[in-house]
Amino acid sequence: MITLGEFIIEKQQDFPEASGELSALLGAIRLAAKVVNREINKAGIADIIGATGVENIQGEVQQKMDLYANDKFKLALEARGEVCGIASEEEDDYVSFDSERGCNSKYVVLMDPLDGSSNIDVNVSVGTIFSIYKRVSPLGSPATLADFLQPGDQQVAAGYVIYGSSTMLVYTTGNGVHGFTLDPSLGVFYLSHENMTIPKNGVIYSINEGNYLKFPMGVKKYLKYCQEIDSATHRPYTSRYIGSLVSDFHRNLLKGGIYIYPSTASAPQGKLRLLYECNPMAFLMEQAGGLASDGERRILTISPTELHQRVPFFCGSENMVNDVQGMLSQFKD
Ligand code: P6P
Repeated sequence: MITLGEFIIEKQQDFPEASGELSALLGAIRLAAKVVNREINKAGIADIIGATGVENIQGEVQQKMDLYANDKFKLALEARGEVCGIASEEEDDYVSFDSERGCNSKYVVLMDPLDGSSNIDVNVSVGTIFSIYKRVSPLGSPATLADFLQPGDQQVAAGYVIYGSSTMLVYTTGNGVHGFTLDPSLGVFYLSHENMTIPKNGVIYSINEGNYLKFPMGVKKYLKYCQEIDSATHRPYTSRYIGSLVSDFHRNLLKGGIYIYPSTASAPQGKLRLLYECNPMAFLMEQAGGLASDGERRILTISPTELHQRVPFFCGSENMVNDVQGMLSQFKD
């Protein structure tokens, strides 16, 4: 049984210039994940379920756990001292750590501290998503917006924590995708899924079909394709949608499948945020042998223009993403 800490150090030679900073950074994320996990597991008896009554910049009502998770990850990252700043779904703007130590740190972290948090009140899995870049602004100065507006193919690491029937931390530094399961009795993450890869084909599709009438024609055509009866191609597929990106992504990564949050008539850019949801999940998916696009472009090649920008998101098994992209190009609205 190898622990997350041992594994990071063992793999550090894959990342020679990290000289321990990236390992320490991942260690801060590991610590915060354990703290958040503890609170989530007693949400029903602690005063941390429900909404705060405050809206974030997305116009979404913040859940108490959103703010709790945001604060714990921000504290852990600032305290560990490898990060000059963070951006978060729960922060209107980026947060620069302007201490001397912060200004001399090499990395920035972007995160969705608690994705799918409205599920907590009904005891459904939720997750944390994180994305790590080397800063582009000079050492010795505060972080700048440019440090956060980098295309996804510049990420040095990305991952998620899934607070599910078990708590797992899944990450990549560009050398495969590796999953670690928390032993809550010891507070230790142990390697449980080395070199996770997604099947090229899948029979699971994840999408909120309640929005069907507002979908682009190509998405409507793909959904009907998924529902046709054809034993040779194992159709009809199975529809599985949890309302928690991390949970749907994790299941599809293990079993094969596709997650789709397309543009709709009411949300032309879709719902998911490029920087701290789509980019990290796209990095993981490509490292696992899958694809991630906005329906036309690789997610990782998109040049960001603002912190909270949204993009349509098609992510999963290679053949399924290619199928839906084919229908999007064939059936233009
Ligand atoms: P809808 C959660 O808010 C989230 O960002 C993802 O985790 C989830 O897949 C999606 O939005 C759910 O959105 O519009 O289907 O409720």
